[in-house]
Amino acid sequence: MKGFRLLAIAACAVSIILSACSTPAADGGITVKDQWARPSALPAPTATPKAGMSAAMTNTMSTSMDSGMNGPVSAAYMTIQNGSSKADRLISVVTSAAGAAEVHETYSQDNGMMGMRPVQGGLEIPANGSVMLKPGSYHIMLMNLKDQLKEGQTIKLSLTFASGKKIDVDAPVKQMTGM
Ligand SMILES: [Cu+2]
Repeated sequence: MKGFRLLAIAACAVSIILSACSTPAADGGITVKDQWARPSALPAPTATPKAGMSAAMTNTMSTSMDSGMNGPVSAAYMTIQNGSSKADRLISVVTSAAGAAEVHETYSQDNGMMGMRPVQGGLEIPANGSVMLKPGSYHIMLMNLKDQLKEGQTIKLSLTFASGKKIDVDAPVKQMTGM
């Protein structure tokens, strides 16, 4: 144990020389960096019920719009690195800023438009690999926002992984740059 600690300190010292020792959001093999959230916005207009739709479809549409995507939404992004030799999964995210947070992926719908949906079974972070959550790709959807998110604010996110690891990060709210 003592040897492992010394090794960890030595590894950290080396990484200070190479770049900066990683953020305090490190826990075991998982590290989170470059986290940020975008200012809140109204959700993109959703399709309105059309003539010919069944009552159930119309009902489903209004239900899904009412639960979650109603009102301002935002998204959080980050890079999640896994330094261990075992894959892990991001299975849940909690933030006091939003009533609900989900890990989403974007995909091409049948009509050619981009859609998004929850990642089933959690987002896999491969062994000795990393996953970048970024606009147009994986993201943490923030729904039922308690307040509008504005540039300059910081929100706290608690990430839980399948391994049982929990990582808390502070994500600054800012406009996307260089995307
Ligand atoms: Cu989303």
